[in-house]
Amino acid sequence: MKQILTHIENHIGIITLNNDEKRNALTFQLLNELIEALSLFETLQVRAVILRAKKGSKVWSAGLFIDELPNSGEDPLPFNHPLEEAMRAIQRFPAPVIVMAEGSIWGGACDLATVCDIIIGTSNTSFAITPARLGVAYNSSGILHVVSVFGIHIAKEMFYTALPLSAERALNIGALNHLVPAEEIEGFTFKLAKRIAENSPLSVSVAKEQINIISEAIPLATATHEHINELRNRAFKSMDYEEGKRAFYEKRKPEFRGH
Ligand code: YXS
Repeated sequence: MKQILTHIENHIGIITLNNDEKRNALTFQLLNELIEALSLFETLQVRAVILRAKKGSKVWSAGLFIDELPNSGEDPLPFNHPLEEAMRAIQRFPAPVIVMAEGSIWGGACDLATVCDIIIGTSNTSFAITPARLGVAYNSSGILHVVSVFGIHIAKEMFYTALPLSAERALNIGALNHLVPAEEIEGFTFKLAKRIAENSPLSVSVAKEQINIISEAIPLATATHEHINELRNRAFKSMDYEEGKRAFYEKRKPEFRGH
């Protein structure tokens, strides 16, 4: 079964997450279908993309599919992970990708939402980044995404507590572009996408690429990269990482021991 549904109307490409029974968890299949959909949309010169869950969803996406997280000792978010590939595909896509964010957004899905261009939510939208719940050490690019969208203090609170950030707080800090009533979000999102699609696609595409380049320009010494890798190795080789996954399946609170 396809884990995303796609269609195009008036130069706008719509991608609907279609894995409700697993709360739209980002499986390798879903992520690869997302990458394929963006490639097709680029060929068809789509001028805006709406990335959404089904109308009225309580969970936009529950984040990475935990069954597909590697066993202890392997990096859970390597450079070539389908989530990383999907995020780079979104950043490279030559038109804005708009998140129609109905429901809670968890973990890797929160990271994915931060690399999109615009996020529109309702009062039941929330954002949680959850490595601390699973004993995972998130990767640097993901941390940078969250810090750049939520700000360093809010990002720290999100990483340390793994608690959802409300739509109101996200709107106050500019992580959410618009917070609209649930019954209006579909019309509001399509109207914004239509407005963008009526503008010069070249000008919009160049603006997107310039903003992405300028906002990511942070020089890091090689030694700093190596230090970060050593830090992450410590976490994903830990017993806590195994405990985080086990606790999820046993539907109980994890008992972390710090090693
Ligand atoms: O028991 P069944 O077979 O019906 O399956 C249940 C859940 O096990 C499944 N499910 C997931 N399976 C794999 N990976 C997931 N991320 C995941 N989330 C859910 O979906 C079925 C329905 O879930 P249930 O009964 O819990 O639904 P709910 O409506 O009561 O609660 C919805 C959530 C989202 C609050 C709850 O499912 C939840 O807390 N999910 C896990 C959220 C999370 O911790 N995501 C992070 C995944 S790891 C990740 O993204 C990064 C590596 S990191 O952690 O570093 O950010």
